[in-house]
Parts: sequence; C-alpha cells; structure tokens
Amino acid sequence: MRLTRRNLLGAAMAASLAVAAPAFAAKPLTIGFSQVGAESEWRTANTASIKDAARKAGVNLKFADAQQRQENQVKAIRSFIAQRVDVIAFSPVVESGWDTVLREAKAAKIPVILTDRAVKVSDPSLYVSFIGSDFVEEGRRAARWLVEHAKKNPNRSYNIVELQGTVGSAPALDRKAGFAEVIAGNPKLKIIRSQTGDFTRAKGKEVMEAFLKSEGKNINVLYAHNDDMAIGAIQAIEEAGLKPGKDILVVSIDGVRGAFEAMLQGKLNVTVECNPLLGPQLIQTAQAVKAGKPVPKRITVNEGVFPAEVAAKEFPNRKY
Ligand code: GYE
Repeated sequence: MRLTRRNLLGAAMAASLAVAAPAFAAKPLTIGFSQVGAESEWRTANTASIKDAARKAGVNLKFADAQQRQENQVKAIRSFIAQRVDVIAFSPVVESGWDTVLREAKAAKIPVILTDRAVKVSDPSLYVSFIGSDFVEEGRRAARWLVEHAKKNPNRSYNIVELQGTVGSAPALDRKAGFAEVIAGNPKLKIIRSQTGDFTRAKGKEVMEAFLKSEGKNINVLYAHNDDMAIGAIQAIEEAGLKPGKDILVVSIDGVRGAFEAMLQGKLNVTVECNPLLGPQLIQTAQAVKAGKPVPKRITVNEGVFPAEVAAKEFPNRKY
C-alpha cells in the first residue's frame, strides 16, 4: 500500500476501532473450523467464544460440528481444503490418526492451528500452533486438592472412582495421567474403578449408577474429568440415597457455571478451571499466520482452582 494521506487516515481510523473491522481490507480472512461437538457446557462456551471473536474481527468463519466423531472432522478438513480456506483450525476429538489429512492440508499450503486439544503426529510441522490448556496440570491440581483434604483427615483412606473423558482424547489421557502422578505412592488414595463417561451428563450419570451398584458405600471420592459428568453423577449419587459432596467427595474439572451452582448447593467440592474462551487467541493467531508473522508453537491458558468455599464469591465473576 502506498503511504498517502488517505491511507494513513484510513489506517488510523481502523486502528481506533477496537475490533479492527476490515473496513478496507481486500478480502476477509476465511477460517474453516471443525469443532468436536456440543457435548458439554464447556464446549458450548468454546463455540460461542470462537464465533463471537470471528464476528468481531470480520473473519469469515466456516463452522462444522463433528458430533464427537473423528471421521466427521476428517471430512470437514478435506472440504475446507477443497474450498481453499486461508486457515484451518480444529479441536481434535482424539489424539491419533491425523497424519494423512494434515499432510493433505500441508500439500495444499493451508496452515493448520489446533485449538483446545492436541494431536500426536510424527511430523510437528503439520500444524503451526496449538492453543490450549495444560491438561496434565489440571489433573495434578485436582489430585492435589484431594491430597490436601486427606491430610486434614489422617485417619481415613479414600476409594476413588474416576469418570474419564472421551476415550483417546488429549484431556482424558492427560487428566488421568496428571491425577495418577500426584496420588501415586499415597497408600490412602486408591482408584478402585475407572471408566469413560464421554464428557456428557447422561453418560456420567449412567456410569456412576453402575459404579454405585458394584461398589456402593465403598466409594468415598468421585473424580470426573469434566463438570458435566460430575453433574450427571451427582444425580446418580442422590438417587442412590447418598449425599454428593459429603458421603462422596466430588472433584471435577472445567469450572463451568453448573459446577459453581453445584458447589453453592454443597454437592461438589472443587472444580479445576479449564478456560474455554479461546476465540480471541485463535483469531489473532490465524491473522498473524496469514500475515506471515511467526507464532508460538504452543500457546497456553492461565487457569485457577475453585474449591466450594470460594464459590459464592467467585460466581458473579464467571464468564462461562
Ligand atoms: O473439559 C470438556 C469438553 O477438550 C478441554 O472437552 C476440553 C474438554 C472439556 O467436552 O468439558
């Protein structure tokens, strides 16, 4: 662009618009985004954040919902390649099985950004950046809360049941590993049952019912890989005539509104935050990639831990 007075004025005006509307941009950036599905409160907030950030930045977002199935994501990515979008972004439902389709994107010279969940690929140049939480650390944080709780009750031991996320997904694998790492070597803390609840309320409830049927009052702790499964399980615990949060401690991850509500009712003991509001970072990264600027290979998100004692104070500040 030549530096004329008009151009300068236009640039100044555009800069003064907080959301950088592409008033005189030649062609809006087109991003093809393949979302995992709509399985949880977290996911709904994540989708809203991405759509909102795209709209505010004047980005043309092609959004595809994969309904928790990898084959749908592969199809969506292939269709984005065929449409020649500027950037492909996706939240991979599972970690493995992406090499082929990502090689196709690379051959078509379309940069790929991962959001929320990671992939395992042989060639890390198959994606430009991964924006998301440290799920291993989240698992550790959940376990650390329990270890601290156990220290205050030195005469007790704890039988834990675990509701895992979607089989093969990064958050399920990592949250399991982080939790196991921290309780390892502590003879008072033992996982007695562990099964997937696919990150949904319905499955969380169903699997908790089965745990209760086989283990009954043996269970002292539920560790759920997300709040939705915890909320489903809380229902199962109540229907079994037990008190969630008291008879069975409930520890989960995400920090969604529903978890805060459950904490305020004394039914959930702690939620470890996992921030779904990744939209602005995704759009900024896509814009930078398109402009040929270098972007970090790994972009993490700052998160906290919220025990029930702080729920009332924190609730009004929650944004998802
Ligand atoms: O914790 C869960 C969702 O990938 C971090 O997916 C995300 C997880 C989140 O279904 O609620």
